[in-house]
Amino acid sequence: MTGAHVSEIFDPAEWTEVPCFGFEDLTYHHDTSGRIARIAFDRPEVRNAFRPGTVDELYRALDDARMNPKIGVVLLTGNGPSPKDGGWAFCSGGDQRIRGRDGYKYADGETRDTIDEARAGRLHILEVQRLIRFMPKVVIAVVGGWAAGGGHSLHVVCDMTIASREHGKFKQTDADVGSFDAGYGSAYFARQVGQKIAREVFFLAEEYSADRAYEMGTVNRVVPHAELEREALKMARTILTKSPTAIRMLKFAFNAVDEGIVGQQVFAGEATRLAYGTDEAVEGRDAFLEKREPDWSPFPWRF
Ligand code: S0N
Repeated sequence: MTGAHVSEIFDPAEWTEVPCFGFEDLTYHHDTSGRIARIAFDRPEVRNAFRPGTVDELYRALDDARMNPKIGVVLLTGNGPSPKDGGWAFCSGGDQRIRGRDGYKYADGETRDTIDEARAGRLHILEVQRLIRFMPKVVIAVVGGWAAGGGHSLHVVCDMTIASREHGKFKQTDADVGSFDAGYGSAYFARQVGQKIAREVFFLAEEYSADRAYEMGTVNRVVPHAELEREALKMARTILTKSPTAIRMLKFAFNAVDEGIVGQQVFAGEATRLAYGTDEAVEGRDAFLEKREPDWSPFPWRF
């Protein structure tokens, strides 16, 4: 694929397409070092709105990046511009054309009689949000255009956001279309920007710029549009110079305060994993396997 076929600001020299997935609604690349993933919505004609199949593909791509031990950073972005009108988007949320009154999401040609009941009513974008939140890699939202509705919530849940000065635009349209992300999209957003501003963003549903988003504290960096992907790669490469374990523990530490017992579970799992690497834990395991009492004498009660 040439750069123009992916996105106008995509540099094909930096990326290799990940084969085998055959995604329809996304593009999925790894950088030349194989350590950074770029996952991009590829429906620019509808401002990168997601339909159920898009969400399935997004989950698979993110999970592939999660399971790849070389990958440390994921860039989540939207290809563009729209061939229809030149507009740019990160993501405009759920595709409103397929939203049925019965709560089901219909694909092309599907009807109430043909739809697969087991899959039809799922709001599985929330599963994607949880994957982003809990994957031990840094996920950066690279916002080159509209982040609206469920697309706004996706940027909120990412670890960091970098936005285009010219085209990065934000709007929380949920209440305009009778939708509401009452989880991370609103409550965690309020943690980022404060209660008053979060309520304003949802209750007024007005457009705000990348610079305003930076002032609010929900965007980390605002850069010229032409530099967006290059700057995102630079951020990712800086993160890759750090200790993977430190970054992993820090991400889960930042999460823990908002996650209740699940946050504690994730952090505790990491602590257990680290403890398994100590001589003390090895002694406990060996004593069991050798059917003897463990000898804890070499291990002090530290203060
Ligand atoms: C993003 C906005 C602000 C951009 O405005 P702009 O630049 O004036 O462009 P438009 O002319 O409005 O749009 C260009 C073309 O793109 C289509 N389009 C844009 N967004 C969507 C969309 N979300 N769904 C379907 N089509 C979309 C336009 O219709 C237009 O097409 P043409 O050229 O043919 O006229 C502006 O577009 C806007 O406000 N978009 C809607 C944002 C929105 O409300 N999103 C939904 C919010 N809710 C959620 O995301 C919840 C998620 C969810 O529940 C879900 C999950 C999976 C599947 C479905 C759903 C679901 O919603 O039920």
